[in-house]
Amino acid sequence: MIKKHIAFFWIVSLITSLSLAQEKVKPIFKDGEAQIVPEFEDGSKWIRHDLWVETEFDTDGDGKPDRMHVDVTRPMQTETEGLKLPIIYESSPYYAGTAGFAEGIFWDVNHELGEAPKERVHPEVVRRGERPIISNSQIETWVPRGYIVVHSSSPGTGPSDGSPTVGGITNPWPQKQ
Ligand SMILES: [Ca+2]
Repeated sequence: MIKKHIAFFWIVSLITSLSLAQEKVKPIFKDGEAQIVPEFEDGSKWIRHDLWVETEFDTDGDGKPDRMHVDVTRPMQTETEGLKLPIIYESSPYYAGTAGFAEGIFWDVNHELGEAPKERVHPEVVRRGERPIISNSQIETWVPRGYIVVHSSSPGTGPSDGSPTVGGITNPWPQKQ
């Protein structure tokens, strides 16, 4: 009889420990702040993509929807456990590099009315992003805390299709996705 009880206790313990082992990892919030979750922390296990996302706009007027170049970094549990996590999405025209200041790059207003303005300077822009990752910003802070981080080169910059716009319909595009 005692042996049966011991065997029963052992089986219950085994089932309990198995179910604990299979409990899925989740983000942890303490006092309203996302905490680092050890299971999300190992950067060698993160899944990283280099993708093109088709939009609903056509800023370059070629008749085709523009495709945005994006990178994605996510904890592996989004694949192995089907875990759904929130996304931090950064879209910027600056990932592909900027020219920096050069004499003559800005419009010089110090010239007489009616005279031809000075020739503008157009320095070479060196792209600084290395594929497949556009940027590493936010990743080390937020992926260990259970967020997916996405960067996007905004329209007409980097490998993204389209033309750069200011204040146009494409500016709020990432937030709608
Ligand atoms: Ca287009």
